[in-house]
Amino acid sequence: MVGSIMRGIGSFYTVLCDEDGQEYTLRAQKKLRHQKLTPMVGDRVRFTPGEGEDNGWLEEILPRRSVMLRPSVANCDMLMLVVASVPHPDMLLIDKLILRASRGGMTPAICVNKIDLGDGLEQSIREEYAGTQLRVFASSALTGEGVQALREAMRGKVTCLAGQSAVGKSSLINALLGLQLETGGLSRKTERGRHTTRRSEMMAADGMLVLDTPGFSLLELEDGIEPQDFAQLYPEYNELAGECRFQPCLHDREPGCAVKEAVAAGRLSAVRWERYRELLSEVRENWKGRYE
Ligand SMILES: Nc1nc2c(ncn2[C@@H]2O[C@H](COP(=O)(O)OP(=O)(O)O)[C@@H](O)[C@H]2O)c(=O)[nH]1
Ligand SMILES: [Mg+2]
Ligand SMILES: [Zn+2]
Repeated sequence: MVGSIMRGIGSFYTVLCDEDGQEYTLRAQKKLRHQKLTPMVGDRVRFTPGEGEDNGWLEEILPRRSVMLRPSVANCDMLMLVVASVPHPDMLLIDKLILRASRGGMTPAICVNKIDLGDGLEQSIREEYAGTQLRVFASSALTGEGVQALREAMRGKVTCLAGQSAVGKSSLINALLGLQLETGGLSRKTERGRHTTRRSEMMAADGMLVLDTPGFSLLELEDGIEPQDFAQLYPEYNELAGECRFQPCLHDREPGCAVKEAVAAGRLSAVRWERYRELLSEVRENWKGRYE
């Protein structure tokens, strides 16, 4: 039978079967372990169900459409990056996740959650990402505002929600799918880890497959991106690249750079460009040290 891995705990995997819509508990065949193939949430797999109380066996991982590590998920169509005014958004982390999505074969999008708190975050995010082709959604898991628009964008797709802890990823999934996943407040020292999502998990309802992932606050850039390839991951810069004096241009300190001019004129976001330059210097360092 064929199905999708919904979650994995220890060496057991729960698979939702395409044919009968049932969940099966499986262990990975030795040969998968020998091939060093680690099953990921979202993987499409071929399996043999168990008899009675026995677990079944995961036989084969089908080719992956998209892959991302940290959070570790396979076959997602869309990476929905959730931000909120509380906790304070780490936009460098968001930009790194956007790059990771693009390189991993997923369409990135941003959802500004907690709009019931009423502040200017949605507006500033829209301005920062104007020209990037990224869709920006706005929602409140609390009041339900904007949830229907998200649902429409997510129907028929596999969507992974990612972002910092406590932005409301689990709350949004509850609102989207009518579930009751545990959610948590901002972790205080004494209650760190309570009610927070510990591992990635996929849920199916209403024609949507949605992955909840644990929040995290640190993310390394992947090694081995060539600076020029990195620059091309910014669609709003690609549009202007032809007008830069130097070819190719990394849009950093080059004289006559059209991107720098557009930033100075307020046509492109200055804060996103600052983050770009910070990431670019990291990419350059990694690239220089790639043979070490
Ligand atoms: N005001 C407000 N609070 C929210 C909203 N969504 C989530 N929260 C709260 O934010 C906290 C963290 O939510 P949770 O879903 O666990 O965040 P996660 O760590 O990203 O999964 C909880 O106390 C939620 O009740 C929202 O839209 N508005
Ligand atoms: Mg959560
Ligand atoms: Zn340039």
